[in-house]
Amino acid sequence: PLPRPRRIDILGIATASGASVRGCGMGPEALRVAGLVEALIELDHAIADHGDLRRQHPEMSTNPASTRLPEERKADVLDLAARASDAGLDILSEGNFPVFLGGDHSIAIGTVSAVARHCATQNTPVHVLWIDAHADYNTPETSPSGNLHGMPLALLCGEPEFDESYKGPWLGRIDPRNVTIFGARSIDREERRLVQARGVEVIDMRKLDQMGVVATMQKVIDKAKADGAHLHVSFDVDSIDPAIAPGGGTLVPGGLTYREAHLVMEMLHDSGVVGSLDVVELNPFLDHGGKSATLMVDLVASLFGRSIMGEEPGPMEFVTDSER
Ligand code: 4U7
Ligand code: MN
Ligand code: MN
Ligand code: MN
Repeated sequence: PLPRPRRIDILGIATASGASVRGCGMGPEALRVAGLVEALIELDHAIADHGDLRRQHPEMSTNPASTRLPEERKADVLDLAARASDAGLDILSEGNFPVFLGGDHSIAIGTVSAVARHCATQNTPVHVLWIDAHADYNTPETSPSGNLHGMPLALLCGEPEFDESYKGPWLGRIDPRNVTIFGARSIDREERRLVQARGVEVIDMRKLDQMGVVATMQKVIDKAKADGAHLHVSFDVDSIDPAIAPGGGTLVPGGLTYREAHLVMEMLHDSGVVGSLDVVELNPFLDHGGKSATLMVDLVASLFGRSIMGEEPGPMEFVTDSER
């Protein structure tokens, strides 16, 4: 099959309804201010920016997320997920590469659902690479916080504790055995039992320290290639060490270094298996002068072909799902 470049379509989902700390709703705009579009244009990609989805009742956003009713926040999350799923499906149907900007990590309920719906029409399996300090595999029963940004993977993987009220084109759309969590260092007790029982691959920081990025990432890439899969990358800013990425609401020490994170992105670029991306949990209010936003933009640029020695990075080489 012939590799070919694709257009990159940016869609912001400006929300913090899945989190208890406010501010990551400003994430999409901060990523634009940090030069996301310019960085991708510089790499010769064609860009379409679709702007941001946001909650239906913006007057309520003056309430601190923590004092808003959980039911109201849940309704926001699921409403945005439905809209993100449809918008993402449109982007993918046109053969373009969606880059979803969060927003807290609950947006992945919609974005991954878009990918799953699209890939179902192409008979392509979906693999998910979840780059995160956390596993985001809690259920309403196991969650210590009740925040939906800690639950998207469990919902997507069809954990039975999500009842009727969570139904939508996301429930059970992902096979947990095709999920890799990368960079984890904070997993809740019950959550750990679930990921182990379901066969989710967890490359935690301990494993990364011992085996390094190259060996661990190569496994993820080889598995996706062997399966002819579409690899969706869901990139949480808190995967990066808080010393270089302070702009997150749920920071955990001991994260990815600057070069580890870039190497992940460089390897993903070269693999050609990535078909969609989330950039989530950036909180510009907690960031230090745009430091984390700028780092995230540079990492996205590495994923789309920026390299140290490459004279002409050129467009990322992709194979469309129908050509696999
Ligand atoms: B993020 C947590 F309890 N596990 O469920 C929870 F520690 O999207 C944190 O990865 C979840 O930032 C963090 O609330 C969600 C907590
Ligand atoms: Mn997360
Ligand atoms: Mn996280
Ligand atoms: Mn977080």
